[in-house]
Amino acid sequence: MADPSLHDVYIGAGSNVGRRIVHLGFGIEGLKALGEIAGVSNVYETAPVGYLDQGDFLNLAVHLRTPLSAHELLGALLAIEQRAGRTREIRFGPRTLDLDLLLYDDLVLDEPELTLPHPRMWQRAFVMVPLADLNPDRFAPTGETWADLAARLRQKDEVHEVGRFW
Ligand code: PH2
Ligand code: MG
Ligand code: MG
Repeated sequence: MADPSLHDVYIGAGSNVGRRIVHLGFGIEGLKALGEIAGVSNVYETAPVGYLDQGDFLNLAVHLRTPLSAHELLGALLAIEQRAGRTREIRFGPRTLDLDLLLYDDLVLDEPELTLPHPRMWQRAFVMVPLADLNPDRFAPTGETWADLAARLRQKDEVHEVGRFW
């Protein structure tokens, strides 16, 4: 059974600069130090959303069980991004490694540095398609399962399965 002292967390990862798959691997190695990895999705190649003048992303999602608080975890994710050479120039712009905290147990937070669930996750195929690999039967606030929501979002956004690497 899952250890009740651990928090159930989903993280979205993305890269669209340099050796994208290497950056994602670096991210997963970093996450291993923060708890137990309960699952890693397939890797998907996705067209950029929000800021269009940039290369395609590789995206995946990770299910992590961690003893860290949400704020401790957020700090740890930013530290991994920095070690991957992340710079912040353009909002929604190119990045070596992006690690987004999507869900932390059932916590709802609206703070300047952290909003949970992640405010845009339910609209984005590049988030929901990987998430649906991990837990297809869970329900989204739209009333659809993650799998049904992912299938619907996939009709408007380009998402191609690359394969399973972890
Ligand atoms: N991340 C963004 C903005 N746009 N588009 C895709 N396809 N994948 C991303 O991970 C992504 C994006 C901001 O973090
Ligand atoms: Mg992001
Ligand atoms: Mg981010």
